[in-house]
Amino acid sequence: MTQPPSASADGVWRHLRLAPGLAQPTQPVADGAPAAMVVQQGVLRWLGPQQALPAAFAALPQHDACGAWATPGLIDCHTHLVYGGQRAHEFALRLAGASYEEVARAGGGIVSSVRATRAASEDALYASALPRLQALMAEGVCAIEIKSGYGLALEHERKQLRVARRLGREQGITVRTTFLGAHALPPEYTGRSQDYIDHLCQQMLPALHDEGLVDAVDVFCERIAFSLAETEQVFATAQRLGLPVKLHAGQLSDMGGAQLAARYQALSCDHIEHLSPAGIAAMQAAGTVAVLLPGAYYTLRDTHLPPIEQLRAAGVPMAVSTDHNPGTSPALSLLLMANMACTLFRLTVPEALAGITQHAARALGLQDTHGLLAAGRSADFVLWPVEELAELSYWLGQRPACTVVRQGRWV
Ligand code: DI6
Ligand code: FE
Repeated sequence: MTQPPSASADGVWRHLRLAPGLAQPTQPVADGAPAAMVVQQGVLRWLGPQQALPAAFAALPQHDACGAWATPGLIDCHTHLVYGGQRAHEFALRLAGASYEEVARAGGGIVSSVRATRAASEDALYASALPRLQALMAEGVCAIEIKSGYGLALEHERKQLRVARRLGREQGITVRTTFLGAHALPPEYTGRSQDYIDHLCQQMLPALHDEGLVDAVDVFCERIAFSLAETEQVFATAQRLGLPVKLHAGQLSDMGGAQLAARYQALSCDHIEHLSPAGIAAMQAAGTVAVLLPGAYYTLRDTHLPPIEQLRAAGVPMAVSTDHNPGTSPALSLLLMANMACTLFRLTVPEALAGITQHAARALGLQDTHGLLAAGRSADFVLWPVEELAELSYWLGQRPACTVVRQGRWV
């Protein structure tokens, strides 16, 4: 399968296997029988058993998938991909015994990335984020969420969001932007948290929304960040502007954020290591996705597991994401996160794969267009030349040589 970079993927893709649960074939494919998919003008037109391929498609270009497994394009539904600098020194501090909260209280943490982000130009932010995005894309990521939250002032939040939009445009990948102005208290507002939230709600968010830079709104609701009341003020503003919300909830403690988020029909609650039965019930009733972030859990050497068994029993959809950020999850492999979701959180392999496709799409409000192989959807898919699908979450530190079709282009 050699092809110049970014050729059209139009044609019939033969001799492939459809990932169970992640494809909607026109008719069932018998166990072990080869399947086929048809792409026309960048859109998936048909998929099903190869022997049932309608004759109308026979004249199209033919591609041999050589028995590869086909999954929908992967979706990384929670990232802080655009920022200045890096924080390797904090990694060393934590290894020497400092906690994440101690590092943050001592002026490191998020605020140190804020300094570096404010000092960086838009072009510099683009240049530093690009190889990170490319690493994720090389592994089959076809849609990604990118949060602001390292600017914490109008012009700098704008810079981050504009870079996120530009990455989507220039790299041919679906980017959903999330405004996370309420990530940390900017130093110039020390002791004036309420003033910052007022400013955020009255000036920052409406301005960035007017500029078309915001797809969703997020808050870090935590004892080292923003209170439940402040979170609600931001959510109410988002709701007035017609923007969906998400929440960083229960990473270090349970502040009741999940119940609040559910009241605002949040797309997702993310982290949720600390989550009560009432929080789970509220999420279930609101259709809110639980986004699991094993990279942060691992990096912080957390030991408090998210309540996976209870989430599963309640039928709350569980997504898995990198949470890529310079402080708590410098992770650039979504497949490694799937592996860690299995090993650390005891997800099953099918759950982990649904977590980086179908449920990740829902966490971004993209469930009608992404995360499932189905006729009528944009051709975003990955062909994996592995024997067993479970290999996707099995290998550690080895990227399978996949074929990626993104927005109808074979890259
Ligand atoms: N939770 C996280 O894991 C990241 N942000 C957040 O709200 C950490 C961000 C950082 O330390 O820079
Ligand atoms: Fe995060």
